[in-house]
Amino acid sequence: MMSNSPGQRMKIGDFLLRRLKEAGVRHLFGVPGDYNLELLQQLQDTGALKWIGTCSELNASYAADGYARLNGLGALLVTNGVGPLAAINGVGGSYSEHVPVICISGSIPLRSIDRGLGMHHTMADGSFNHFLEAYAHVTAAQARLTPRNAVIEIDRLILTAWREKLPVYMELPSDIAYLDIEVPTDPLVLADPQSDPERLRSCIAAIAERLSAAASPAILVDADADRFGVAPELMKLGEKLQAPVAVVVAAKAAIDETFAHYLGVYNGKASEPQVRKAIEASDCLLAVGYRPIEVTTGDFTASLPVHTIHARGHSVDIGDDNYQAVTLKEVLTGVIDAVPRVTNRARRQVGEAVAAAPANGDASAQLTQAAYWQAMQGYLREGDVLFVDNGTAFTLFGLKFPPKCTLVGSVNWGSIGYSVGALLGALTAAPERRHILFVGDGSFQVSAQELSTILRHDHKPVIFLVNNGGYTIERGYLGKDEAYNDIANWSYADLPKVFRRDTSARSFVAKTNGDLQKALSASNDTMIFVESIMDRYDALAPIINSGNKGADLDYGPRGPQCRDNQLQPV
Ligand SMILES: Cc1ncc(C[n+]2csc(CCOP(=O)(O)OP(=O)(O)O)c2C)c(N)n1
Ligand SMILES: [Mg+2]
Repeated sequence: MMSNSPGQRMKIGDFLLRRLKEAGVRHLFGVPGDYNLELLQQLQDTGALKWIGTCSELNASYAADGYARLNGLGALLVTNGVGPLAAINGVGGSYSEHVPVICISGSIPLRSIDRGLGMHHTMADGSFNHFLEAYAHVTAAQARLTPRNAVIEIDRLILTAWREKLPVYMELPSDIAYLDIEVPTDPLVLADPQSDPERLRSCIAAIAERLSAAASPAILVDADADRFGVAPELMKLGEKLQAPVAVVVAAKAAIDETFAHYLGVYNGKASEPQVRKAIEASDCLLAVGYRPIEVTTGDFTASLPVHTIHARGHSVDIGDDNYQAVTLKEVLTGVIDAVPRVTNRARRQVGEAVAAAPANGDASAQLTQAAYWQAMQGYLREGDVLFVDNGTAFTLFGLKFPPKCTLVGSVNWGSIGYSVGALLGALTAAPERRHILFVGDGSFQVSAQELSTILRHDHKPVIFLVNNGGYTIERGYLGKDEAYNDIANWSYADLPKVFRRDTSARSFVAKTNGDLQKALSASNDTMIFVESIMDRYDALAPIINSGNKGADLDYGPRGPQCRDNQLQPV
């Protein structure tokens, strides 16, 4: 890429947009500002990308993340200081969740830095590096572009994001976007560096030998399997070895749940017994991208076999050996070829899925969480993109997904409101799929304005919002009846009309089973917005239990949760 190929002259801004496009980024999210308008003008004049203006930079960062989940790479454009700091929570989430997002800040002119001129959107303290330094903590690479480094840095940052599956941060000073520099004519090629041949060979041989000799091999998948795009390889391997494949909750839906060797969700002691046994008693477990936290390990009760092989994006641990310069896809492809096909392994018993039944009970009965989620199980269909925010919406993790579904969530980072911005991004990346959002009233209130952008672009998602008067999941931690867990009671179902006067969205308010059934039978040719009214104490036992346990961990034995101030399972 930075080859000796003949160059051409191009404006720095145009070159940046060209590189983004070559990397597969077709849309840019963000908010205009004086320090980035010049790049927006270049975008407008060249038509290189489509601009999707958002209501806030935080939502832009969520949208770029949601876009990257489906597209492989996403980008946002913000304006100096105020923009990057508004977006940093979302970019931090991309870092935590391993999502490649390019955050571009149109920044103060190089002229001002050279001359030490104080400018607006800065701390007015003579330092111009605050935001680069802040982003050093939440990105894999950062740079301020100059006419000298632009070609190298633009390519380095885009490639780093894509290869590491992590966000990067770039400052484009506003007075250089229109300057001509010499740039390569060759397109940017997104590719991993080739593995070291000897390391790759030895690594494949070591894994294949162990898996072939094992009586009960198994595979455990975390989110990186999705980010590095190796789910098909893992299923092939599971099939060839007749080995069960389990996921941790952060990787729910990464493996097709209708796959014959799909085992279920492994979550330590909280797992189904057959899942726990297959993973913990495996004599050769291959774990992919495993990053344990309390939520994915049944509160640290996970216990992987001592000799677990840990494969990551670019390295593998096998016993005492650590293999560097090996890429996950090449490793897995090699292992699939190297292991013999197994045809006679005793089939493991796979847990029964929740029955796909319609909401039960009397049509006039008040809607409960139990009936709601049973109805949702029946509503899901092949190929859906599902979004889950924090809260009782986590009940979605307990449903069985039809084939080819994608789940967009944020299990590690868990910032409320993420799902609404991510929905905009994913709709932009893959408008042909059906997108379904599961969100609580509290989470929705954080990023509700972005519903207007979704309506503005004529998207047709299904939005299931639970109105339970506040932060129910938090009541299971602390403050069952405290006012700090209450929120204002919006007229949610009216919002499509508020955000777009001529909307064709179908809005429903469901108070009973019958109301919900009516909403579920609406066709998907326009946005469907379903506000379901539920009791503020209503949550399924696993949700409440996780809050109760979380409180013990968070506050310790002398914490305030001991004062009978906690929602408890009934
Ligand atoms: C940015 C951010 N602030 C605060 C929290 C803490 N938090 C986690 S869940 C939650 C409440 C969610 O309430 P809601 O969306 O209404 O869900 P439900 O009532 O169904 O549990 C809050 C405030 C968070 N996760 N992220
Ligand atoms: Mg709520």
